[in-house]
Amino acid sequence: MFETYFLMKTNDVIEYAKQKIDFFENDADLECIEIGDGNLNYIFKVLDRKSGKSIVIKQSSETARISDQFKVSPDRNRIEYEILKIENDLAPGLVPKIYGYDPVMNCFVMEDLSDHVIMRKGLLERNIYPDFAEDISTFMVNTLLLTTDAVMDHKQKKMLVKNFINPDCCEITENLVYTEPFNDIFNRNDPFLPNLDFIRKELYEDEMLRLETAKMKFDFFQNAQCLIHGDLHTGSIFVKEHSTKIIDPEFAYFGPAGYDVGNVIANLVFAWANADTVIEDTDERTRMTNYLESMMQQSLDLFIKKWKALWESSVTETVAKYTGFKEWYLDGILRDTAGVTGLELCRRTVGIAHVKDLTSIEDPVKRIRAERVCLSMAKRCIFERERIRTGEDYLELLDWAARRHPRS
Ligand code: SR1
Ligand code: MG
Repeated sequence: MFETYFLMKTNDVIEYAKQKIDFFENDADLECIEIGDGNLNYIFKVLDRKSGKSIVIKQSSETARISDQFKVSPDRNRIEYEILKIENDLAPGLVPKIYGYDPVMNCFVMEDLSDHVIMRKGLLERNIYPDFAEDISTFMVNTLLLTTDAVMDHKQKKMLVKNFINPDCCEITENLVYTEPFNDIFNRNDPFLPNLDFIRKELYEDEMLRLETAKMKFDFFQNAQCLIHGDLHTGSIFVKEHSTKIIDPEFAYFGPAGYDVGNVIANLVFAWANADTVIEDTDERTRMTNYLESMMQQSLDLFIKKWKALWESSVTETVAKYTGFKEWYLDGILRDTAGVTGLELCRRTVGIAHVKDLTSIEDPVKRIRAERVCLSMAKRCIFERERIRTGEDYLELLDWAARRHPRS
């Protein structure tokens, strides 16, 4: 058994843990549940009822869990495992510990983070995580800056670029993020129908917007700037009150740094749109929206501050030390950040891969409003990406979008 790949069920996983993993005692009393709710993979928690010890096993298949339409090489499992090792070195304590990888079964074993909660869920339950901006800015600065040509030995970087070529996952992003929200070319968008006229007018029929998305798509194709996570939304982050763990880097490749930063901001905007639209009690709504605004602002402003500091202490490339280069380089990342914030806001609203922040809003009038806030802000992020640079800039745009579509 386990000499040839097959997609495991919970009973197989228990057997796999006994035969293949040196973690549990011989007399362990194992139970297994499938806990994944993502779009691609299967995630199993294995618990020894006797000792209370547990691990997580993540297995990938040859298609995406969300739909057989997406053929995705199981090699993404290797990429995820190797990236987690690298991220553990670059940003210690901010990713789960990993225990092993199996290239036959396309699965890897990692720390069980059941004492944490997926951030998107936690935010929808109106919990707050005070350390989030501090942690996510450290994670992004360390993983992004330290893998650029400004810091990393260029030959070593090229070897990593080669090792983390990720064509299937990149193709998903190229289609779902950069193309389909603006033309529905494969007819697989999933817009909320009461918002369809708005979406047609604001996205599908806006030629100037399409042009800007094309420019950004070519940046995603061409800019092997640094090792990005590639899917850094609040569903890829585990949190508890004073802990943040970034998971799921299977979309990682060498791409534009702003892709990660923009994803973080956009997904805080989704949480904000939900909170501002749904919470009836004024004090509670203010508590939550204030928290989310401060996380948006601090995540970006701390990113900028830490980037500048780490640049000074870590840059090795001679020409990157020329006067003005640091500012020019960071400016480009902040431009990409704004553009990607807009793209992510659009694609999660109208595309196939939604976010619960919007889909869980039961009242159609409220969902229409929350979606329009996101889409209106998104367009300005894309069109004004040469100008938007600080946390405050994003808060102003959010305020503008919320006023444009007042709460009912
Ligand atoms: C077919 S995969 C759809 C989405 O799920 C992943 O989490 C990525 O965000 C991808 O775009
Ligand atoms: Mg994922």
